[in-house]
Amino acid sequence: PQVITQATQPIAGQKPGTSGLRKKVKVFAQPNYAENFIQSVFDVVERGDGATLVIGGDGRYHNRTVIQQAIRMAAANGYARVLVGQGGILSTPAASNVIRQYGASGGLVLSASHNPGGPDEDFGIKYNIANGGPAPEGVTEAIYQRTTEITEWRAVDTADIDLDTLGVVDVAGMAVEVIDSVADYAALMEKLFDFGAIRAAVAGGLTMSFDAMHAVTGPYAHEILEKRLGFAPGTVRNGVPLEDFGGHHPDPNMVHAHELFETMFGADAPDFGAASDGDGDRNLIVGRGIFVTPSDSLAMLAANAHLAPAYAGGLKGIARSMPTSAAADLVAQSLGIPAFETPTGWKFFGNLLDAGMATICGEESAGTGSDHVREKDGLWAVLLWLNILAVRKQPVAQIAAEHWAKFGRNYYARHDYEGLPTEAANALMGELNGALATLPGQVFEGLTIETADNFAYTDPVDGSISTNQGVRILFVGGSRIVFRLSGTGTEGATLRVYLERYEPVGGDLAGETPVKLADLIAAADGIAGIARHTGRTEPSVIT
Ligand code: VG1
Ligand code: CO
Repeated sequence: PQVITQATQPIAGQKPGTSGLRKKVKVFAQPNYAENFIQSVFDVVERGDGATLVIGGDGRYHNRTVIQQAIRMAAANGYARVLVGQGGILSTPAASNVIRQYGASGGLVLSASHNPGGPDEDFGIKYNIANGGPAPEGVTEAIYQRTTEITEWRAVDTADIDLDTLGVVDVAGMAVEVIDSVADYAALMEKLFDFGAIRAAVAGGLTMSFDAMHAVTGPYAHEILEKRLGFAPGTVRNGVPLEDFGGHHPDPNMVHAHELFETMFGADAPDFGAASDGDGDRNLIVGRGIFVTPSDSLAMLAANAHLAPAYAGGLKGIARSMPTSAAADLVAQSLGIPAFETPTGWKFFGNLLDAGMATICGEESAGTGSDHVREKDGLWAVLLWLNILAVRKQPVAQIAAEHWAKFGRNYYARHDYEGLPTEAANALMGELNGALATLPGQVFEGLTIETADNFAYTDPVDGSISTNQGVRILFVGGSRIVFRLSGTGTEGATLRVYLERYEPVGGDLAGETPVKLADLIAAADGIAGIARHTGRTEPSVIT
């Protein structure tokens, strides 16, 4: 078949954010929009002759359309082989695993993660490099530069392939292999964790509830939790991936996964509750009657990881994103291993994992993972928790209480102000940045500011520098507020305010988070003028 060369022009705004290019479906569906971006990727990324490309997405609306076109473009751009998940489905961690396992040069992950899906909602494309992880900033910047000068894109003139039947088909001389979306990932999980111990615990009465939120983890959770581990049928709810996620936000938090919360705080709550997001890289952990904040979950997983076979030899280091609480640092300290603080977004963990400097990484936004892949991994976190529960044979609440008794407790919450006018959000951050030098010494709600800065990160492996990663206000005594703007939204701006108070061993470890953070919440408004700039007196979402 013929290679078609299509003339095009640069389209403004194709700069990848925290995690790829995310826009409304209506934007992506415009002529040349997806093609310009994909061609820009193919033009700049490293790939030898005979390279393999992995393609998979979270199953949202527009997924199949873009996959078919990406296959035609890959064939015209010299790829020898494409591996695509059956039905176009690969969770983000599963895609990362496939890239690594089959030695691909990279992959296209089609997802807007926790953002809603459907004709009027969001879509996204992210490029992952050969280590299986999100392209680092140098690569995303090169892709973006290419989108500003692109003049043509190429595709072969072939029909859509059958994405639903496993096997290999030829597309203009390129082999396209439709692979089982779940098999390789499930096999990897069996290697990392003691499935026998978890199965025995389940047989002994351990119960759980998992909410797949009609997103990508449904098939993975059915296979692993119900089939392989023996949890009762019905343990996985909302397990069928839908193009619009059933009209919901596939965002595992107290607001969007409220059914799970009701179950876990209700009369007949199972032992353990969890949920995942649109593309399967996030996890929400709820014990019977207790919500485990993602920052605490990271710390507790790190402290207990040695109970799972893959981590029995210990951890090399723990990395967390800057806004994530310092709970994990305390674990690293007690284990005598390094703790790293990176900017928001999984791409910053890749070098630390590749260099063997960190084994476990996490973000306050419900992302946790390890060196088994190069993405955060929702089901991995759930399985590590299950492995720990199976070995310790204690309720989640007791594991948490013992953890805090040993390390102290980092009370933590994130307040999001969504859908703000971009100018108002920029004005707030601008004013805050302008005030950094004068903030130390000032007192808000009885809290004295010790230091104030805008976080910059120098990658310890390649020396690359990332600036302007969020404003940090540190108070005397160790409490902290962080302000930053989201880089994943598709409408207006979202201000994220991250609040943290450390309560040492022997202190009030069983308090209510909103009470423990009340003075910090008031101080945040005093320092940044949230109400003054945005007119908002309450956040849209608290996580
Ligand atoms: C958010 C989270 C960040 C996460 C990113 C991608 O970014 O805060 O921790 O890595 O989403 O996660 P931002 O820029 O909106 O704060 V996912 O599950 O959307 O790929
Ligand atoms: Co996600």
